[in-house]
Amino acid sequence: MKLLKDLGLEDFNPGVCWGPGWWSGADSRRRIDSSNPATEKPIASVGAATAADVETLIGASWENFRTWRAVPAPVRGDLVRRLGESLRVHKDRLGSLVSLETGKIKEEGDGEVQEMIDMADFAVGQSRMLYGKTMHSERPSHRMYEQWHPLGPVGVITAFNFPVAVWAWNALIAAICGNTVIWKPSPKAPLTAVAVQHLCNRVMEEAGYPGVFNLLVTDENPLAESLVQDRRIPLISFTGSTKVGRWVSRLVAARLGRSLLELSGNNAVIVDETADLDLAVPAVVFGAVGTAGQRCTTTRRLIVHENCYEELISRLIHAYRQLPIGDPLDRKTLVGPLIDAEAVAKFSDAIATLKQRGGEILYGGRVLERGGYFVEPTLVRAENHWEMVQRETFAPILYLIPFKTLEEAIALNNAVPQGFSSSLFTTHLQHAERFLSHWGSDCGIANINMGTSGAEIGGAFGGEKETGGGREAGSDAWKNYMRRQTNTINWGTELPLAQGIRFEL
Ligand code: UN1
Repeated sequence: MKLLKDLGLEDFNPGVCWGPGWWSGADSRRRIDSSNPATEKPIASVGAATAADVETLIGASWENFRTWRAVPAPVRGDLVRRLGESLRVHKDRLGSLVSLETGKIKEEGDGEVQEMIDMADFAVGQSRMLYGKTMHSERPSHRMYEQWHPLGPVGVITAFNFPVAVWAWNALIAAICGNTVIWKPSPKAPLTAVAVQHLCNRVMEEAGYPGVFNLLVTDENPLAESLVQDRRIPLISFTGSTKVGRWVSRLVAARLGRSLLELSGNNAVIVDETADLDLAVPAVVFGAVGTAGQRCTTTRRLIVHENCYEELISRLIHAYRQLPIGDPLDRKTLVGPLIDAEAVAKFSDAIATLKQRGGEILYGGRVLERGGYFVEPTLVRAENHWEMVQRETFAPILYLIPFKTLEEAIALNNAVPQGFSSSLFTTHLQHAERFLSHWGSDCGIANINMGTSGAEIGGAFGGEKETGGGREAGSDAWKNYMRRQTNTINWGTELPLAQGIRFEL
């Protein structure tokens, strides 16, 4: 606990879940340990929720929704503004906690908190722009328009790799839309969630609106399932693997609820024969090894024109040799550990399978024996259709695949089950436009002369196919968190029917 106090979370209370005005006691409940992936040592433990906690929390979230939905949207926005200010004050400490708990480097831990702050700013503006359209009615003396109403309590299930930013994309927009939020963080990163919940509590209690943001910490599937299946929760936003996403999607669909899915990626960078390699190399390195390859937008496949294939490989090997791997809180480190032993085992299995299949390891491939879950960033000559290349392994493994024509490169980019992020390095205008056109990349994100990861919050974030189809954060993603109502008002003295139908008595 001292460590957390040093991080400025003086009133840190290892509560298990939070509902309006109460932290459930940590008392007799089973504990979930949070440990530092760089050292494998425990940091602290958090009490696990019980089935009774889940029921209380959902009930309370409904009750609070009744009050919150009546608060004018710009006033809701003002509260999110105050939350953003609190995040600004705690950015450094919260960023360190993210690093400590997930192993991402300090720069990225801080970046994640910045992403929350950006999201808060965006949500404040959006709170005055929950626009509906006005239509011209085909009937005389009629007015027709649409408006957007809040949904109810929104379930937000987040992954360990962006333990707080993904919550912010969902929760802050959901809140300005008038919904309450129940957050189920990854059991691999419960401490950052508890810390953020504390910041929320301070701001919301001071303002007189406790219970808008709620927390549910559990590592038990049946409890997560009871949240997902509950009819009082009209929307479940889920970020994680395609495998679990499928399960969530089926359960929510069975009750005709809404789900918002942000699932696995298998993102490619294409480098054509005209590309500026001075841009491509650092972008690919950041995309492939940033967050130790554990982003859903991580670059996993590098599709390179045969003319520059060997040169790019030697430049990448040169860059990989210089990557400082180590303590994520050391400012010089660029590559931290994977999240846990299971992730390391998956990395090792992938490397073994690739070797068996005939993949040539050009760099890396080993687990580092130094304590902590460190692996070497790895470059592999591989073929796109291999089973291992077709799936997302959450580790810093980059597959190198040559091509001859742009058509072939685009076909390779699209020939995976996932459709998250993609990019093309080129100085050829026609290539760039073709890649972005309707018969170019089939992904939710397509970039030119920049990498696949590190999206800004202003755009809609998400992908197609097995990535789940959801869009979160910016643009008009707010519509996911509201229900649309079409209203027609007759201000005349006649009752004309639509389509000119006559129905006279
Ligand atoms: C994720 O990995 O789940 O675009 C989110 C990015 C970050 C978000 C990644 N802004 O890489």
